[in-house]
Amino acid sequence: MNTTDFRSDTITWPTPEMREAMARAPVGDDVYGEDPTVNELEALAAERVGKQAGLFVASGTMGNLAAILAHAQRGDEAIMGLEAHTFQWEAGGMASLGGVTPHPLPTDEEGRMDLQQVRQAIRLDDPHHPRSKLILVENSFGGRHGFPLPASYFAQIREIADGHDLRVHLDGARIFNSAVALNVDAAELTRDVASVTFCLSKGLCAPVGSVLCGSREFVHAARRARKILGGGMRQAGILAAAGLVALESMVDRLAEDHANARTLADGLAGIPGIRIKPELVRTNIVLFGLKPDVGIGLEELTQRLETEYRLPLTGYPPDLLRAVTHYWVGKSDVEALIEAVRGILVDSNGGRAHV
Ligand code: TLP
Repeated sequence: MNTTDFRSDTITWPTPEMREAMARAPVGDDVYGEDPTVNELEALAAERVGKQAGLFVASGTMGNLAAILAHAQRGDEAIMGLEAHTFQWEAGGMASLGGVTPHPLPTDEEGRMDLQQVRQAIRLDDPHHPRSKLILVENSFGGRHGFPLPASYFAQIREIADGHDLRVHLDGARIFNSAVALNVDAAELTRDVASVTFCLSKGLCAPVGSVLCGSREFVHAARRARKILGGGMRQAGILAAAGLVALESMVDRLAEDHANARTLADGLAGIPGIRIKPELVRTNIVLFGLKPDVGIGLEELTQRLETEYRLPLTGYPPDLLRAVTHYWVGKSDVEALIEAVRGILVDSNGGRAHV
């Protein structure tokens, strides 16, 4: 039996077209700015998100951290969602390497911070406090079912930031998922942020890499930050070539992943014992939980899905599971997952469906 991996879209393999492009890619030393394929990717990426320049980085985490280092100094503070990737899943890099204090605020079920709370979080110029410098936003918002936030939210955040001379950086790891789900150009969603990182190696299937985009001046500073982080790569065109294929031919098809995620969410919603809000599933991330008294815990459910059905997914702390759809997961795999969850739940309740 083959494994169908629902743990993340990060597990996606490069497509055959990408492997060919990688083999053919002209390369040079990118630290000297001489890799033509990296240069082409950076220019295309910047154009797609409506910015002046781009910087190819090894990962989304590196892109976000390089942005924070370029925007902020030690002793500065960054406001962000409590559930944001930059706060929860990036090993505290902004604090440990950048000396930047995170100031997390709760988000609503779609991933928005409350605007009044954002205003209140901005510090007075007082020697007791860190200096407010940055607002970090995310789209799609991974911790909230990958919800695609509209441009209007970022315009509101920008207005607050501009009023206090703060910069806004967007963790747009899955910005193209949001753009496709909302049927807008990615550039519309990035118009009101100073900088954006997006990932080539998630739903877009490239094997490695993200691009950090912003003004020319910002990217100049971020290039130095990338060097500090050890991220100056050499003949990286071999990786950038896959990124070019990702941007040129893998964006529009994300709609299929979204349709599969919605099928999964609707199917799970039909299983007694499952806790899910399928209407929040608009891109490729499905978060769901178990109702009390279902006769099985999250850990056992995950383990049985993996060992008995070869359908791995991940736990999402504190009390949810996450299944992510992507290029290497088809509609029949989604149906198999729904039936597997149904079977395990019926089984664990002595053969009866839960109420
Ligand atoms: N997220 C990974 C894990 O780290 C959780 C995943 O499987 O989803 N921003 C967002 C919103 C992300 O989801 C991720 C990766 C990143 C940034 C970091 O990207 P990488 O893994 O390239 O450093």
